[in-house]
Amino acid sequence: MDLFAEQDLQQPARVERIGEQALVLRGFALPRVKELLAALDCVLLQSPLRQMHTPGGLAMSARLSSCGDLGWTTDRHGYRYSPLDPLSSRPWPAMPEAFLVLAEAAASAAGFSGFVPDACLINAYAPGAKMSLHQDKNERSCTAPIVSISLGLPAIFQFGGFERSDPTQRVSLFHGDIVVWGGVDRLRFHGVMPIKPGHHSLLGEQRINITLRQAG
Ligand code: MD3
Ligand code: FE
Repeated sequence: MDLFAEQDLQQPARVERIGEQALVLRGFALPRVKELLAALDCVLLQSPLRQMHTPGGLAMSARLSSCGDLGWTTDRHGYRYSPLDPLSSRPWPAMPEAFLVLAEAAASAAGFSGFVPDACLINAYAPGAKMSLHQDKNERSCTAPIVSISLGLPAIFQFGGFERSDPTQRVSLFHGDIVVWGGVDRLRFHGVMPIKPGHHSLLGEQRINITLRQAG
């Protein structure tokens, strides 16, 4: 019997509010990590993590992939959602049921009912990789929240304002944490500080972030 898994399932989520409509659900994904990682492996066999370039030609330090009806890509033509993986010219892998179920539960717990994401972006960070301050503006629906699942090495997340130069608060995100961003907080600038070297027992020397979105 897996007593620890049972114990996790009974832990109430520790909720931290970091914005008017932005909540960190500490450890919310922990009871489902095994299923998430199995589903993730399956997705990444079909659409592997790869380096992408910004429209300005800079290589992103995180490696990316996607699943679901729409995947996020960037190249010299710009940022966009596309139904096809540019590596294979085939549809992105199907959104795993485990992602959908967990994202809906997290969105509900944060007060957003009926969340049905059609896009899932996967970011993999090796030590030193980061994500510069940016806004997520490519999603058609701005009323749906974004649900993000952190796995592996911890990160220091930067949560800013509506101008790039606004002050940022720093929030540590750990393996199993889920963040739900909605409403007034959806267009805030945000980023990830360079990941510190370390080893995670399940993920090794990396951090994986899975974001679920309603993009179409
Ligand atoms: C706050 N990813 O993929 S996830 C991204 O940890 C992205 O990989 C980061 O920013 C990561 O676009 C942060 C959390 C996140 C996602 C979307 C947001 C925070 C957000 C949209 C608005 C405000
Ligand atoms: Fe973002």
